[in-house]
Amino acid sequence: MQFTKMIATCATLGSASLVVADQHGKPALHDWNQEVLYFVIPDRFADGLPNAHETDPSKPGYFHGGDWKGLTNQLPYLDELGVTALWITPIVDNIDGYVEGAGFPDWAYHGYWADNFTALDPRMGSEADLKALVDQAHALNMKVLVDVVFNHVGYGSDFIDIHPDWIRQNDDCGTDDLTTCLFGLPDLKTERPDATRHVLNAHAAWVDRIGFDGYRIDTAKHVEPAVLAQNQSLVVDRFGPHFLTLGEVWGADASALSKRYFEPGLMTGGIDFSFRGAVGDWLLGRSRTVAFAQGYLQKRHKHTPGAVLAHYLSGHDEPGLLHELNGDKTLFKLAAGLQMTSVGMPIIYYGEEVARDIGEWPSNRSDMPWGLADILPGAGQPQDLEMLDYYKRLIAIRHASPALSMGAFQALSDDGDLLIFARSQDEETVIIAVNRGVEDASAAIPVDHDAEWVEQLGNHLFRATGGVLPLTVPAQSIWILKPKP
Ligand SMILES: [Ca+2]
Repeated sequence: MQFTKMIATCATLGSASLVVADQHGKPALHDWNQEVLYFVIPDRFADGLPNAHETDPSKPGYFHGGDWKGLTNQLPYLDELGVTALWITPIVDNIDGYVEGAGFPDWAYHGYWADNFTALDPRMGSEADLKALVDQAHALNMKVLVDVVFNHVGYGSDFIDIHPDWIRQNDDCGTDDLTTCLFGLPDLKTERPDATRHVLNAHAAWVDRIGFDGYRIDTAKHVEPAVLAQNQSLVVDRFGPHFLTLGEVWGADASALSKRYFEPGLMTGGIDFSFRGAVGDWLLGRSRTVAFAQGYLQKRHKHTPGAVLAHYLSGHDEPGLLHELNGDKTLFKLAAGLQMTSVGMPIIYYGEEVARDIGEWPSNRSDMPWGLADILPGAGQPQDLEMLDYYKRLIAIRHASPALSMGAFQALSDDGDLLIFARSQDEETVIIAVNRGVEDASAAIPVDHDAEWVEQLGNHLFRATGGVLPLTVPAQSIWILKPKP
């Protein structure tokens, strides 16, 4: 099935954007915007090495026992969901102890508090376990992004004693983005070439050994653009042009990323921090449909051509959108539908697909719910299997139509509560209709030629006559329509 999908993709892309094989010998990488990325904190996902280290899932800041092997065991689940790329939190050795600033003991279960960039965190498994994760993902045609931190090390890290000249902390911390000690973390002096070289080379060495397909670059706005450029040049030389560098520029949208990060060639992708809020505001009636369609969705298409824009509904630093929608799953399904029909690479935060309760921090990092399956630490925690089925159908629809990942946007109707837009590329057009209101809503859509249209989620047929496709969309529903072949 994956193979068929790639052939179809190649046919529509044309040869210009294809590379036959990269230096790892993996199959051709098509445009990253066509991937569906799944973001995992391995400690909170699945335990594959019971009793490997001390754990306590009842404590929000402690290790819960998930690891790379447990994640590897669940790759078939992710493959069945339709995921084609994974993002895992940092792999390097993290500090042993905990901090108390949060009001509870908080440990480095997430990997963002490095102790040593040249060793792996033994609590997540061995190098063989990590290699097996990436190899088995590749066998399923799934790519893997590793999270890398250039900006800081962990609280009280051994790194500070080994390289005291490379660290800024306490009274030395600055007040601008580059020299601030974010959350009080010891800031790496990335203005120093020796410090930067050490960190960039250490991360790249893991790509050499493990075979990752790209980076998710943590705290990218807190390091010098020159450092990002240096990294970009390093990874392109070493791993090829398709190696993704997906930056976390906190708060940035398509426009900010394009102006400050994509055009100068600092990174090839960025996380779009605006999508979750814009979608939530529209669904809750806080913004007008015309503004959401033409002032927001359409403008996202103006990002730098070829750059990868990654949009999410939930993440590890914010409450999930389902939570922001007051738990309203009907509205959340509209949000997921908009995410899967919008330009860019959608990010699913683990468990979102089964309606995990992704609340305020730290509950946004709760365990993956596994329902009846005997998978620790989230065994017995409820899964919404209807939501899971909905996600599978949405993702399959996205994979079947490259126009949804990369095609042009055209608003077709944006009055009242009903939004209708088209995504088109080459010969393919997909029409998306979303009614956020509590009453049915209608519109007559002009179409090029009379044809039957098939609604992809419910398999209903609609006929256009006289150059018009009449649609009456039920309250709080989404339709995705394609011409009948
Ligand atoms: Ca910094």
